[in-house]
Amino acid sequence: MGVTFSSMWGRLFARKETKVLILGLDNAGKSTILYRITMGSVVASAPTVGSNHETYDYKGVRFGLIDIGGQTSLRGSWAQYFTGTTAIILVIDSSDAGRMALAKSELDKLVKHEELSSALLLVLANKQDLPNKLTPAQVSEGLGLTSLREREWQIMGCSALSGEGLFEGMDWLVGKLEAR
Ligand SMILES: Nc1nc2c(ncn2[C@@H]2O[C@H](COP(=O)(O)OP(=O)(O)OP(=O)(O)O)[C@@H](O)[C@H]2O)c(=O)[nH]1
Ligand SMILES: [Mg+2]
Repeated sequence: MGVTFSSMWGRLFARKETKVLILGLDNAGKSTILYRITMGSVVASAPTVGSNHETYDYKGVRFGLIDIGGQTSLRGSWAQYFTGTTAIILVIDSSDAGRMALAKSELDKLVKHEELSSALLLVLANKQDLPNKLTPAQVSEGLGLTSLREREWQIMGCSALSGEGLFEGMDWLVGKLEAR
């Protein structure tokens, strides 16, 4: 307990941010998730043009969370943010089965990118509150997660509106960071 406590504070005071990119198609719920986590509430937001940056201290880790716009015209600029990335949170709209193949093609590009080769991958199957949603297992299948090689990944169902599942995802990240 004492060791955990002091290492927690040691990391906090070191003030080094763990860089996490929040990526995914437009309308997936990235910005809603960012503000649900950091502000604890649902903030109405317009489609993101550019990016939103928030620093967030959680369980001894100082996260630098960067939420980037997911519209088609903006996806080409994601790579500008890749340097020094520790983890990717890939947000999926679980009610958008029609664009799962497109989401998979974006994921395939991410995992091939050299600068992200050691990045942790947390997939959030968002909008689980909607009746017509795919389950996390179905989203996992649609994205082909089980065929990812040499990648530490996890998928969680969540709802940015209720907050359900978001902190389980953050806990997975913290656990993986502690093990590194
Ligand atoms: N029902 C439901 N709606 C959600 C959820 N999360 C986000 N939304 C809604 O989905 C819409 C898009 O959310 P954003 O957070 O702006 O999406 P984004 O991924 O940041 O989109 P871009 O900035 O364009 O890339 C908004 O109307 C949100 O209220 C959720 O968990 N459940
Ligand atoms: Mg946004």
